[in-house]
Amino acid sequence: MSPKSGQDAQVIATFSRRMNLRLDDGREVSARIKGKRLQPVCGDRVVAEPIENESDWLITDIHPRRAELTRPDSRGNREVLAANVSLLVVTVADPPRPDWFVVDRYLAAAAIMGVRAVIVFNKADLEPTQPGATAVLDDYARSGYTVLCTSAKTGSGLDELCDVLKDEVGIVVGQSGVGKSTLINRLVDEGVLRTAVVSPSSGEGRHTTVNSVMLDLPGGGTVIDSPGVRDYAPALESPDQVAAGFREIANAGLRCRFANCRHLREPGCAVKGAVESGLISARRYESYKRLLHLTEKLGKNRY
Ligand SMILES: Nc1nc2c(ncn2[C@@H]2O[C@H](COP(=O)(O)OP(=O)(O)OP(=O)(O)O)[C@@H](O)[C@H]2O)c(=O)[nH]1
Ligand SMILES: [Mg+2]
Ligand SMILES: [Zn+2]
Repeated sequence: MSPKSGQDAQVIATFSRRMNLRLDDGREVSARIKGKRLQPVCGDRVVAEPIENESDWLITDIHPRRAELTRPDSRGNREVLAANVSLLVVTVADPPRPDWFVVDRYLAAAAIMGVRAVIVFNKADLEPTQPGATAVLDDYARSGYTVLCTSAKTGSGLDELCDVLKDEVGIVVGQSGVGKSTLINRLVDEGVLRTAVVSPSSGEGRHTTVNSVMLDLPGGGTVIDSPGVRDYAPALESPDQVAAGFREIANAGLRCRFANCRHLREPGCAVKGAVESGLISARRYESYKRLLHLTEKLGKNRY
């Protein structure tokens, strides 16, 4: 048998089934994937080998993942969006009109993945069009989340964002148009981004749709730019996981009469009590219920 020529590498950009890799010796190469069943994503640690007489490499294996950001695909199956991230930077702005349920679901995803999340309210230079954003952000802060207000236009809040990303592998997520790419552009050396986002496909050298791209920050840390979403939900194993995604609900839930309380209509529910007394925001509770019902519905499709 010929000696194994595989090398360890990290996926630093994905273009559908083509990827950019950074080999552990520092070289950056483009790669294809061996077989349909192998589904590497940005952030994955992989094994790759050179293809004879080609500049492309071939990804032959994926190392076990530490954390997976997931969503259900159209059939309710679990789709992995990024791997080995340590921080979710959940970005929101106004405009586009904030969808706080999307924010809640990313926060829930982070908690269930076991990674940290921060909330970034971008476009702080603009006059908000929707009332109430400040109150919602205050609610998050009261629940213990770090909330940063930034402007990719004026640069305000960017030092704080750099600090948060230092020593982390962060992924910037959120609705389309909130300014994820613009923010990241300001954080990285411009030349870095330009080379990283050029698609390796077909030699045209044009910028094409990028699923995700991972970039090193000059001040330390790494950040993944991800495509914006209209809606988002984490792919969960069971509805029982949902409460763990809402930290104030999980905390209050420790005092419910029944250990398996779903915080809907059960007697002696401490969560309902906390909502009624205003300790837990009615909006967050509504968000919890929506994700619970969605997870139940998706579960039914699957089994
Ligand atoms: N005024 C203002 N405009 C901003 C700011 N950040 C981004 N924008 C603008 O918002 C628009 C969308 O920015 P993008 O960075 O493309 O948004 P995105 O979140 O990456 O969007 P997707 O890639 O579609 O998910 C652009 O026109 C930016 O110039 C900001 O802080 N202030
Ligand atoms: Mg973008
Ligand atoms: Zn309860």
